[in-house]
Amino acid sequence: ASNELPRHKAELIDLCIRNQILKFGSFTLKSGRVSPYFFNAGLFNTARTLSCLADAFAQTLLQDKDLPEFDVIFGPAYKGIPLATLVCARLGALDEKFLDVGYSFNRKEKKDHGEGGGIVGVQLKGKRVLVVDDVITAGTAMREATDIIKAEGGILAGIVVCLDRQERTTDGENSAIENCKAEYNVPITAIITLEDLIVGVPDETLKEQMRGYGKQYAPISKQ
Ligand code: OMP
Repeated sequence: ASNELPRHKAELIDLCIRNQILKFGSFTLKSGRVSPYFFNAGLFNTARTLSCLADAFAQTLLQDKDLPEFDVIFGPAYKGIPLATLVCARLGALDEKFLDVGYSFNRKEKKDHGEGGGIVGVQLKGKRVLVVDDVITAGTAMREATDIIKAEGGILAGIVVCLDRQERTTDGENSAIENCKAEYNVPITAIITLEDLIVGVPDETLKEQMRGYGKQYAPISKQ
């Protein structure tokens, strides 16, 4: 990837291309949009790829001047689950002040036997919660996550995702991230954005396709 990007971004983009975590072609997204690229965080499935991802999350969070205080890292099921565990463990290893931070995730299906409850890991009631997730496109997944935190009595402290696709919501003019910022008034960060991908991907044709797609679904203010 290009050296115009900070090292942790460039290294992550290179790794994603090498491991086909970032793929090119024609993909129908959850929103129904057809995208020339797709980011599959489920393919961070080896020690090598997870370790690079943990570095990138830690760099992003520790360099963030707006990093909020948080008690729990919440990863929405399913793809957020390994991410929350990974980030929790890595932050604790890097700085003692994170050693008592917990992690948790939601169950997708109801459980009425055993310990019951919809949350596995640290319970969210009264806790300041940092959400960690894979991708934000139109913001539907993020809304589900914040609804769970609210229903569990947690206090949303911030959001960090691997990739911000920088698209507008399906029913509005603003980007999903802008909407979340306005609605929740908490810091939201991404390790990489579509703009970073366009810089970091070496192939000119792919860059052009991503630029075109990005323009088509950009927030109205950026068109
Ligand atoms: P929104 O709910 O529209 O923000 O889409 C985010 C979700 O879409 C992610 O949590 C993924 O499940 C999925 N997704 C990807 O994993 N990678 C992509 O590049 C794009 C999507 C997507 O469908 O928009």
